[in-house]
Amino acid sequence: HWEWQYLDLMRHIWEQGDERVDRTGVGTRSVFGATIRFDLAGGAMPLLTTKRVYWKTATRELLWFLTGDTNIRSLCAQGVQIWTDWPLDRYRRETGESISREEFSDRIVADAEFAARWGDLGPVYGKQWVDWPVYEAAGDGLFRRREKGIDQVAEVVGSLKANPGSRRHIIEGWNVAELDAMALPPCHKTYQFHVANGRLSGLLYQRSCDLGLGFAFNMWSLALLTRMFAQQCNLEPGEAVWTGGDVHLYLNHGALVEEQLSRVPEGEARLGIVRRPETIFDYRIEDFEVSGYAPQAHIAAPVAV
Ligand code: UFP
Repeated sequence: HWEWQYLDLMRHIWEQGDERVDRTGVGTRSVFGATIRFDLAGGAMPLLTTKRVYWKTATRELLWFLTGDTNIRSLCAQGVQIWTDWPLDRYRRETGESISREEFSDRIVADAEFAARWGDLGPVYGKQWVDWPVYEAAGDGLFRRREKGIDQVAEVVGSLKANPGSRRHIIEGWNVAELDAMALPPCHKTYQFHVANGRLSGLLYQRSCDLGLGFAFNMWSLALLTRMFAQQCNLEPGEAVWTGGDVHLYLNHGALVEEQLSRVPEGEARLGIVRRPETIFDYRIEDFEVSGYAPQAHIAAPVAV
């Protein structure tokens, strides 16, 4: 079962990872450099079975990236709170108000002006993926930001169709000049696609991975994005290849690690895409149907912000 790659990596890091102080102050054990591969043939998807993974939440996030939106408002409106803690933290810091997360999220949804003021994450994934800024000479040594940036997603669809053998099918989130303005510099920073024998594979380079919480989402989204590109380009799904830089377990995830390592992976989820949307930007949550997913119980663990 593919999931042993994940569980083995988890055990290895917990038992032998280097203990380090990290940005969040929680502390981690970590290894540097790891790869997990998954064969997408036949519709199979890398959904962890040793705990329940909320794939719809991850899917809503991915669809939100593709709209280019960087405000949490539409996520909050769908009940997706995975990005809420960053704006919430800032709000509390800057106003001194002790608002609950639920209250904050409700206000973001109810009040467009409030959302515009407090809900934006800066130029994170969505912005870089579909509107990477371009500067043009405006004379006198001045540069002007072009109104429309580069749509890397559309370009990759184009290059996969026009030139499948290319080694340059890349979507990059790491815009060095804009990192300071982002709530969180991209973790899943580089996607590369590869065509061989009519099959499309996707590779993700993730610079930093919270193996206990983040990975399950990141692996799902990589596979989903690969499936969507494959469908748009009339290719069969190939492999999803995940590569992590700093792959870590937070020291307060001991209970999760112990519980998950006591479980045995079983079964395999499959993804059906019920229609073929016009473009890569036209997918909706209802287009995705997962079958055969009978995971073991969800395991909760604290998120390090
Ligand atoms: N993280 C993930 N996956 C993500 C994401 C964040 O694992 O998609 F957005 C984790 C990795 C790390 C933290 O534990 O969030 C980011 O912290 P840093 O920027 O210091 O690496």
